[in-house]
Amino acid sequence: LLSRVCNFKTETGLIHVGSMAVNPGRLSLTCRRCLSGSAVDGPARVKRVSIEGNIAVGKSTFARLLQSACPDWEVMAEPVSKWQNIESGTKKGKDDAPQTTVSNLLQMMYQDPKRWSYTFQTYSCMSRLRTQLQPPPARLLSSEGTPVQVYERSVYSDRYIFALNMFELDCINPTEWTVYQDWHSLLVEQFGHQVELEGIIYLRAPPEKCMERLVHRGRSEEEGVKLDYLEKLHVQHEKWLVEKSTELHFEKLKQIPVLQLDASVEFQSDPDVREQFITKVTNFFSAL
Ligand code: UDP
Ligand code: D5M
Ligand code: MG
Repeated sequence: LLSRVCNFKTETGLIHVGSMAVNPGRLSLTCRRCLSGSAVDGPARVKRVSIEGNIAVGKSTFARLLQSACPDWEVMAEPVSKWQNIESGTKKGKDDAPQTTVSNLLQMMYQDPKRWSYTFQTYSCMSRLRTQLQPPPARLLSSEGTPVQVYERSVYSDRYIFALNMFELDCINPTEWTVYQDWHSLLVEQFGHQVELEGIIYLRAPPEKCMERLVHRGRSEEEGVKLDYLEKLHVQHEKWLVEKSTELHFEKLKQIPVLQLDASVEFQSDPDVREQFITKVTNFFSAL
């Protein structure tokens, strides 16, 4: 009995038909598409957690650390290179040959934020949605421990950090903001528990530390990023994840546990700090 059909009513009232993966260790069934455990055999759900934090605080570095720390954890990196290389068009050239152009939407947004912020938000949200909808690898589905899929940022930081900030900075106009919120809510509600998170890890550091790391990293698109911008993003993170004063539109998100880590300490090269982080993360995942 290697596979079965998942055919039960979901919370949204839809009948979901998809293949089921058998977890022999736990004698339970997990639907590969909706990730829900079968009602008869008990839940075997892979937990989903996002890493949130300011630009250059160290999310990717931390994500690599998690990936190498435990085989039960699968890390999905932020698709920055996709935003930097968008192949488009087949406009005919002079010789009638199809032309392909490659554009760097990240650069376009930083160079002309009023023109490109809304476009950037549509693309980044779409790519995050795609990432969050990907099924976990088989290794996680058959794990005996605490399998966790970890994302670098999420569709929620897109809206409650970046898009909101762009709106407050007047780089997204009120009409664009209304349209954005409308489709964002629709998508998140429609995909329901497929895009829900069970926890958030907030890497927290003063904007000055992020600036130092941003300069050290030297990503060319970010050359014009000022401390003031990182300060605004820091305030958005604090409002959402610490003060909890950001107006949220999804019930589950309001209750979500947040693990705060002080990322201002040097964790990349300090094995003791790395170990402390891993211990805190392990305990956090176990309690979700
Ligand atoms: N970095 C560092 N010490 C740390 C963590 C990160 O010097 O403890 C550096 C890292 O090598 C990189 C920069 O900070 O040059 C930004 O890190 P990352 O790309 O991981 O940040 P993200 O933008 O993903 O949060
Ligand atoms: O984030 C990668 C880069 O992409 C960084 O310059 C911030 C930018 N970014 C990421 N998501 C968004 C949204 N939604 N709007 C605007 N800018 C965004 P890093 O923190 O370096 O991993
Ligand atoms: Mg990163």
